[in-house]
Amino acid sequence: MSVLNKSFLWGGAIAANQAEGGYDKDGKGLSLVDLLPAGEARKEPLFNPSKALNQDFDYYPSHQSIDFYHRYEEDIKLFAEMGFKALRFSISWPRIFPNGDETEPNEAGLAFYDGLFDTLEKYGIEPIVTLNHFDTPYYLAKHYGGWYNRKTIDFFMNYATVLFERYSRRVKYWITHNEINMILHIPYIGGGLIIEDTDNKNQVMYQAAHHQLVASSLATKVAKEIDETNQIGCMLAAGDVYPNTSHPNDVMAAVSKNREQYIFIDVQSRGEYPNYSKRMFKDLGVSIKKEIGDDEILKQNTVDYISFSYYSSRLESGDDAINKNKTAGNAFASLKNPYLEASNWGWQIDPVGLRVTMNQIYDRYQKPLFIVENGLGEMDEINEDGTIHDTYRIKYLSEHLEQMIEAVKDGVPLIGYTSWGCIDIVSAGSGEMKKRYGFIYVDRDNKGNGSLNRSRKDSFYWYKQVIQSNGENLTY
Ligand code: P53
Repeated sequence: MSVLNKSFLWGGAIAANQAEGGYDKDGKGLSLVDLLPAGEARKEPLFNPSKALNQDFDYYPSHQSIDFYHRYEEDIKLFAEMGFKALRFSISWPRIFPNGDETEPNEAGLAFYDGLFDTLEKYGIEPIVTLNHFDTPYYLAKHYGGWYNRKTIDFFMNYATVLFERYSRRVKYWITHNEINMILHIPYIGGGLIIEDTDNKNQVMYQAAHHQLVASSLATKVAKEIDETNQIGCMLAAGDVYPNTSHPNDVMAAVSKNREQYIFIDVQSRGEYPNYSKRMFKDLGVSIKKEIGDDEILKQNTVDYISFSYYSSRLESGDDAINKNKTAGNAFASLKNPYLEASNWGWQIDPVGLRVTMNQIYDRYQKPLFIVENGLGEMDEINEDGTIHDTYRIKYLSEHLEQMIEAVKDGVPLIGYTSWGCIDIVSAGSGEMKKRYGFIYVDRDNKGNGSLNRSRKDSFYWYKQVIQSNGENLTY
């Protein structure tokens, strides 16, 4: 008897903006990432787009990505070979509404997803669909101010309604916004926000987040009206924040930092802004403009389950001078934890942190959880005989799955596990190809060279065994 139940959804996760390519095919409008370069040059436009978006760059990795747009049949066949029960992917909003403010959808864009759903059905793989994975149409960002503008709620609802009407028969688990809390860290791709130096940054980000929260609740309402069996989830970039030391000020700082991520899930799961938000907003100089009816919408349409990504825990100090030493350049900054090792991109590796995080989230919300991202971004080397020995990745995943199972033993209900970037895709943070998460290697480099051929890594065979044994056999 395995610890996980028989219907546990094993699989992988990708996002349209990092996998599809075909950025201008069949009427697609520009995505936010379509204007971002790779590597060092990406940092400025990612964190500070108003200054850097008008530049021309040599190379835009998202324009072709791994060409999932044309190769998804081959890729899904490989997922099926590993025994995937589920694939989490996102639908590209600008593929369906190229500018975002049209009234009628782009039928050619929908036709692409029809084909994707057909192929998943053929292999018995359940689709887990994210509506907005860092993929608000660029046009809405440029001409309307993205999610800061309340009109974006209506545009999103047009889009969401089209998807619920067309695909409710084929999809049970939906996710409204990917990593809703990342709007505070990467507001450009998180919320289509092009913030000027003169703007009150916090005001813009939290107001935009409010609009996303209302949109998420309205989408939940419409999804249930169309088909009451639809299950709607929120999605958190999770990872418990630990205090830097046992100093009480550090402990309080960790409490506050955790609230920076939980605030949105408190709204989406409990249906209202938490008490602590009043003081938090006051301290930040934020005043959220709500419309009459917003509070009721949030209260009446809470989520069915909590999905989240987990890559690492984080560390916070109560001393501002110490917090200045946080790892620079990473969207989810942290102090160095002396007990943890880090990846080549500085992401600290903490499998027990996954168990901690799962228990914290469940204690807080008492709703089923769904791990929809986890994994190790690393460089891989392909040998002359075509093999790829990614033992470091297998080790990372195996240790995390072990702790995931401990959390289930602790009593946390868990719907499934979809590892991030199950096939190598473009990194969101750095735009690189060489930061790979996949079980499947894609021959493509940071500059866009390579055949795009797919090959199986050692982790491919390992994950197949994990799924086959329903998590009982994690050995390697
Ligand atoms: P990359 C930062 C920190 C935590 C999660 O990230 C993040 C990010 C963005 O860099 O985003 C999620 O590709 C996101 C995915 C992303 C993945 O983590 O920078 O949902 O789109 O690819 C991994 O290594």
